[in-house]
Amino acid sequence: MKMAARTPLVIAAALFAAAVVSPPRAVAQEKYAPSPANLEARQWFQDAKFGMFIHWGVYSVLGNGEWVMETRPISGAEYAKLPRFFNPIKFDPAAWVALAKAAGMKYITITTKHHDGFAMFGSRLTDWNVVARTPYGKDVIGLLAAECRKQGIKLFFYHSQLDWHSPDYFPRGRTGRHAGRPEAGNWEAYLNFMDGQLRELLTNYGEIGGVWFDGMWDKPEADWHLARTYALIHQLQPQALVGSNHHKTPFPGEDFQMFEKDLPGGHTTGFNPEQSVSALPLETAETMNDSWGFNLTDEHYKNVGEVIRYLVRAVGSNANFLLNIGPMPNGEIQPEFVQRLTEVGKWMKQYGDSIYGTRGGPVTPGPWGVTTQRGSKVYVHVLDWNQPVLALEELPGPIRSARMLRDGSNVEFSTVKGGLVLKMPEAQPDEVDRVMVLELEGPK
Ligand code: FHN
Repeated sequence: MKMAARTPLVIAAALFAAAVVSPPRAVAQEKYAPSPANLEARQWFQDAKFGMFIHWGVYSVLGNGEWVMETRPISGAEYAKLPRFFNPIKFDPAAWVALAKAAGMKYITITTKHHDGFAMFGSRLTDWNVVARTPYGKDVIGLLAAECRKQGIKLFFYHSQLDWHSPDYFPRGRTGRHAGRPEAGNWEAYLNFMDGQLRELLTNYGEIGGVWFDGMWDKPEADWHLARTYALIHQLQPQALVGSNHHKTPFPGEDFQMFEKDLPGGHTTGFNPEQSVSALPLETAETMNDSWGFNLTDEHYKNVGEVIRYLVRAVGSNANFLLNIGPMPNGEIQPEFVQRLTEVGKWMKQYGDSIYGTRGGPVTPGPWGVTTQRGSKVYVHVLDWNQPVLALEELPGPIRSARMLRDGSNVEFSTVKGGLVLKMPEAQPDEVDRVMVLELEGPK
């Protein structure tokens, strides 16, 4: 693996760790009561379980991730040359959406604007956008939105509140200090601009799944006018789910909670030392290699088994899994990603019953694996266990039957005081997850 010593992840984790000590000044949408459409969308979201995260912007041209402006570093004037090289003639939104569907994904979350401030849509509020500044000249978000509608998959908009381009993003936060912007700016004007772009996104691209905010951590003490922004979204599209990757416990007005490179409650990255798990729908995002945006030299790919395991562990922790790809500057998705997504899709075809529409199961996740549950069915996902029997804590009701999901064969089990013992069938070659279906007595 070739990676710079200080990767964006390391930098971001350090920034977050510093950021979390200060209490948020953000007053969110305190009196928010989600609409019936929003509550319905939350259910849908929790049932959907698996989504595709797409980081794509002019930074992909440099093949060094979406933080390249900051890590290299590149001034604003130099970075402004980059859009001229963005001409993704191989961008085929139909193929992207088809790939997501083939992988078993039910929604796509794409970067409408990342920290470089560059709009991947035809914004009328600035010409710092894909239509005005690139030889490609087409509205990427519009093309993808149309295709998602056509193929029946929901589209969510990632939107960076942090902006390394706008002079009005002032006072500066912890990042974006090499851009060469004047030491003056109007924060209120920036917030108005951000809300204006959100209005465009929520007005011009049909019904969307939701907005995935990122970047508040750059200026944790600032007044972000969250109440106004969240109310605007809920008013324009009541069903749209609002979530923010601020790495704190959700603020009022948010409809789902996300975790980055961590399962809910995990604290392995340093992003979220004080983040607790809320009762909102949950989602965890992860990369396929070590990069979000396209990275030419990052070959640290997770293998198919690792991706499936992460998906299963997320779902067993009651969360969705948002798996990232960073398309290449020509618009193609690199073969390493396509191959893995296709393989995951085959697994989902066979084992999707134990994933879609489930919630985290009754057994505490452990190194051995996790459980998921839908109605009277408890799915036991055995991920890392090579012993002949597996002992689990007691289930909420007596067990009517136990079968392997792969072929319906019986699984021997016995109940003991306070628990359950399953006789483990042999793992088949390359079987990443031995899934058992336990049918509980009671209403089906
Ligand atoms: O800084 C970003 C990063 O580039 C990427 O977009 C991830 C995705 O979760 N979020 C931020 C870091 O928390």
